[in-house]
Amino acid sequence: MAMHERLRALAAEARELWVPSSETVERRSCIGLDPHSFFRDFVARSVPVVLEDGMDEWAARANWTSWTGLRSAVGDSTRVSVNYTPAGLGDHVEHGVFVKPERRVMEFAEFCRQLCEKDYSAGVPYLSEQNDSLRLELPALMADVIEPRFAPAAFGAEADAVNLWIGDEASTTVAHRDYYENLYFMVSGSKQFTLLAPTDLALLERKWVQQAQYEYDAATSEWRTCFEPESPRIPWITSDITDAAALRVLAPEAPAVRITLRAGEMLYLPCNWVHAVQHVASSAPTVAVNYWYSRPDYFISPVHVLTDFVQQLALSPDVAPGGQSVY
Ligand SMILES: O=C(O)CCC(=O)C(=O)O
Repeated sequence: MAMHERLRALAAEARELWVPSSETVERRSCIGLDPHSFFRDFVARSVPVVLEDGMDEWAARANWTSWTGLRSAVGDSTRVSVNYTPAGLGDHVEHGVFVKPERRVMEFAEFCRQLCEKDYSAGVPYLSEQNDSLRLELPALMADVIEPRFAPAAFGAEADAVNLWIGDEASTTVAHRDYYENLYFMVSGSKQFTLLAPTDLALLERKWVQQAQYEYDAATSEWRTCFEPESPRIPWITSDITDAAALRVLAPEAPAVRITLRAGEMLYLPCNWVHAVQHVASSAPTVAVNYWYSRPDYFISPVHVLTDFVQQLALSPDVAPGGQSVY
């Protein structure tokens, strides 16, 4: 059996023994959730879970759910970093090149105006810097959020980053995976998460691609793609995992797990799970905060060793879908 076929068989088996479906993904209350149970039931097994009742004490749940409240919490003249793209696709592969959004720094009031008026004339704005943006750019807002008590003990680490996400349905985060354990909190509005297990990676189309960055030329109203010849090529998933019909053809043994995350809910997304994220349209702001944790080596369980191995195999040329080279 060719390596690709073996990985397909592994993905199917993993689904029987380990990976939940959209219907069986667990929802659990945070009330009384201790670090040991969270670690045992989800972190050690690398299984996503939606946690409820965990944000009841967050001032953000009262203060950030209207445009007026959000603007008064952040401050109209506070400067924030915003990512812009021509069509709302964040980091993604276009014409065989990995393109990153253009980062602009602006007053928060102007960012809110563009979102409220749907003014995308100079690109689609998404406040989505993943550089510890909440702690670094808006430290005063940290008083409105509370890290769950069970998290640092369960992950064996303090959070590496606390990120803020504000956008609307014009923006989409395409399929990718992160090396972080992710606690994703929906403060206002809803988002649709589409997830695939790490063992499904080999079933998806992947490419090693050159990196580039969008640049908008205000004088001509045109977008340019500026190549970064110094940056290394990176592996990136090019399948659209939100397209259920296409996924059924590509990876029949891997139906995606779909979760609608609503205001007040948090998602534990284990590292290496493939995910794509879409906004659910709303007149209220769509705001989320996520905590990223790097797992220390002594927290690695056999399931992590297995999934790391599958990731390495999936990125080697001889296991590309259909036997074609991904390079
Ligand atoms: O909310 C989003 O648009 C993307 C979130 C995400 O990819 C992440 O938290 O890793």
